[in-house]
Amino acid sequence: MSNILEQMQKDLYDGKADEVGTATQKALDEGMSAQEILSDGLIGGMDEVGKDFKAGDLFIPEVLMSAKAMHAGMAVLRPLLAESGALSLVKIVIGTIAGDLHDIGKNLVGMMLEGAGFEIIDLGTDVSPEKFVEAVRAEGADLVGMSALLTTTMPSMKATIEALTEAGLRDSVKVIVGGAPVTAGFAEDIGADAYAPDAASAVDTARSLMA
Ligand code: B1M
Repeated sequence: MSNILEQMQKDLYDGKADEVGTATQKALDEGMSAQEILSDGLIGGMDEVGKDFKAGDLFIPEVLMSAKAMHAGMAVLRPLLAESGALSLVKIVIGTIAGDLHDIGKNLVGMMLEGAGFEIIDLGTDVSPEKFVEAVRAEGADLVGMSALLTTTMPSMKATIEALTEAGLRDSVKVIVGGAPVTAGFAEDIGADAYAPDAASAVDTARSLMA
């Protein structure tokens, strides 16, 4: 790997947003393709962040700093990637389910997925089954990610899956669920395709579902 991409990965890991933004522009000026910088620089760096977060060697504030640095690089690359059609390989609609306003975990999951190269449509919090359905249809999403932090509103996950089925969309999207009270058993019971316990696992799960 070139020195500039190696340094970019280190700066991203250390959450140095300005350095990552500048290095991204420099790599483009030196003739590297936007796709190469995305895969080998930004995604490579976020993969390391994901691994260490999963292993408990990095904590939420550090991951958020890395995600911010990744965003600085993406701000430079996004127009070029969009132009070349390379950006929107897999679209993921994410949101916190109806009745639930917790969004810290959901945002972390969205940022890690974006860092892994997925296109994220974030519907925010308190997202009704109808809103999920509308977004999946309008965006032609490949995957739906639902987050829940309250046991009282967890049934909204099931209602959303049922709404996707009723709208005839269930066969065209995979569904991942997560959040503190959610378990693999609950995911199976409601007919989700997968459960992910944390943001780094959500990336691994999305990758394997889309493989
Ligand atoms: Co609330 N809250 N809260 N809260 N809150 C909890 C969740 C609670 C456990 C606190 C407690 O009682 N010990 C409790 C829920 C009890 C239950 O139902 N079992 C609770 C309650 C009761 C409430 C209110 C009802 C309080 C009240 O008003 N009486 C109220 C509800 C409001 C509503 O949503 N309608 C409420 C409000 C709030 C605040 C607004 C004050 C604030 C939220 C701010 C915000 O999100 N913008 C808040 C907070 C901060 C918490 C705690 C303290 C922290 C949650 C958090 O952000 N954790 C929480 C107690 C706790 O967890 N210690 C608590 C950090 C975050 C990174 O973790 O979201 O679990 P988490 O995400 C993880 C994984 O779960 C996973 O990845 C992340 C890590 O990598 N993950 C996914 C999450 N989503 C995923 C999706 C995936 C895959 C993985 O795939 C798509």
